[in-house]
Amino acid sequence: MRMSLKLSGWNDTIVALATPPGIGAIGVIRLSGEKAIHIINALFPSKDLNEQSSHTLHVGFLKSKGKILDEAVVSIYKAPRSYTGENIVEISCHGSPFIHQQVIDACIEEGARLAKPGEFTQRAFLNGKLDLAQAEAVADLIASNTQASHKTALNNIRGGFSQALKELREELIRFSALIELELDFSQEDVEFVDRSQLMKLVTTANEHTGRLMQSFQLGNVIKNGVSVAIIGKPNAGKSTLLNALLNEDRAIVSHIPGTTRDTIEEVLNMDGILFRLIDTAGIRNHSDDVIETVGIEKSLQKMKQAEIVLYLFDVNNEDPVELSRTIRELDQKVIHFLLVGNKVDLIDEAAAREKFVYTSGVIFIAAKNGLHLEVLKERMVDKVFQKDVSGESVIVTNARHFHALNEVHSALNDVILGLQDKIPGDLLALDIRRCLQYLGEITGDITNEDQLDYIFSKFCIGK
Ligand SMILES: Nc1nc2c(ncn2[C@@H]2O[C@H](COP(=O)(O)OP(=O)(O)OP(=O)(O)O)[C@@H](O)[C@H]2O)c(=O)[nH]1
Ligand SMILES: [Mg+2]
Repeated sequence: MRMSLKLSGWNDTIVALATPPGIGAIGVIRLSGEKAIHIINALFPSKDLNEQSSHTLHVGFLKSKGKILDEAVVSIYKAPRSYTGENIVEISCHGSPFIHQQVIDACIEEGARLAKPGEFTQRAFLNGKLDLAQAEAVADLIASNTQASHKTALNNIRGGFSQALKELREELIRFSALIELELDFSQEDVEFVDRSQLMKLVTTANEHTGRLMQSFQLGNVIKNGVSVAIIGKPNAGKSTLLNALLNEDRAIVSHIPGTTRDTIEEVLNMDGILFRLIDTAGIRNHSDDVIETVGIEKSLQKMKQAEIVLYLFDVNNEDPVELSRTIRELDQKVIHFLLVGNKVDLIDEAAAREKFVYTSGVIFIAAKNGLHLEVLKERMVDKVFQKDVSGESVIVTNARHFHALNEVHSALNDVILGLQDKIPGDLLALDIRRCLQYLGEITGDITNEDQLDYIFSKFCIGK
C-alpha cells in the first residue's frame, strides 16, 4: 500500500454520481470508504445491509427522514475486494436528476462527502490496486472514441506498459545495490558489478526505451487523430476528394480555379483511426488575388504541419517531369506523402498509368465518381501503421510518460558513456539512480502529492 502518500481527506467516505448527469433509464451513485455500507444501511429500512456479504445485490426502498426517495438496487463490495480497495456501495436508482440529487444529499447527511474528480481511481492507486500508468489509462479509456484508442487504453490498464518498465527497474535496482555495496568497500578496490554485464543491460534497456518513445508518435495519432492535408494545384479536385471521402457535400466544388480560399477541416474514422482531413486552397506560383495569396500561404503551412500529405494532381494536365520535381521537394522537406492522380475517368486509366510510368506509387482515382477511393483509403491507413515500431506491442499514449521516458533515455545514455570512460562507481550510481527516479515517476512508485492531485484532477467526477 502506498501509505506514505495518504492525502488529506483520505479517511472520508466519498459519494458521486457515476453515470452521466441527466435523464436516463438508470443512474448509478457510488460510495467508497469505511462508512459506505453504514451510510447506505441508514437509508435502507428493509434489511440490515451491515450483515450482508460482499458482492451481493439488494432491492428495496431508499428512505430519508421518513420520506421514500426511490426504489433501488444496492450492490455491496467489501474491502479489499473492490475497485478502490475500500468498501464500495453502488446504488442503481431511476434515472432522474432530481432523484440522484436527493439520494446524494441523503448520503451526505449520513456522513459522506462529495468526491473530487478522479478520486475513486486515485484511491485505487493509493491502495495499490492500480499503478499510476494504469490509472491514467482508465482516464484514456473513458475518453477513447475509436476502436484503436480503446484497444491501447485497455492494454495499458491491464498493465502491459507497466510490466515492461517494472522489469527494467528491477534489473537496475539490482545493479545499483551492488554498486552501492562496492562503494562501501571502496578502500579495498574491488568490483562487485561486472561492468560488461551492466553495459549489456543498459544498452538493451536504452534500445527498449527508444522504441517505446517512438511508439508515442503512433500512440498520439491513435489518441488525437492523424492530420491529412490535401494539397495540389487549383482545380485538381481537392474539394471533390474531401467530399467523396466524407461522403457528403462539405466543400464548394466548381470548375473555376481558386474556388477554395480558406482551409476546411473535417474528421473521418477509418479502420478505427481518426483522420483529420484538411482541404486547402490550390497552390499556384503567382496570383494577383490577395485573398487567394493568403489562402496559398495557409496551404503551405498546413502541408508542413500535417502528418500525411495527399498530393493530388489532374492526370490530364500534369507534366511528369514537373511532378518529379514536386516529389523531390516534398522529400527534401521530409514530408510523408501519398501521390494521387485524379480524373482518370477523362482519359483511359491504362493511358494514365502509361503517362506516369516512371513515377512509382501513384494511386489513380476519379474523385468525382468515387473510382478506386477504397484503394486510397487503404493506403492512408497503411501509411499510419508504417510509422509503427514493429514488434512493440506496448504503445505509449501519455505525454507525461513520454517525457519521463525521455529522461530515462538520457540517464541511460549517461550510464553508457560513463562505462565507456570507466568513471568511478559513485558517479555511475548517480546516473543509475536518476534512471530509477524517472522510471518510478511513470508507475507512481516515486511521486509527490501535487503531481498526483494534478493527474487525477483531469478525470471526471465519479470515476
Ligand atoms: N471528370 C472529373 N472531374 C472532376 C473530378 N474531380 C473533380 N472534378 C472537377 O474538377 C473541377 C474542380 O474541382 P474542385 O474539387 O473544386 O477542385 P479543387 O482542387 O478543390 O480546386 P480549388 O479549390 O480551386 O483549388 C470541378 O468542376 C470538379 O467537378 C474527377 O474525378 N473527374
Ligand atoms: Mg477546392
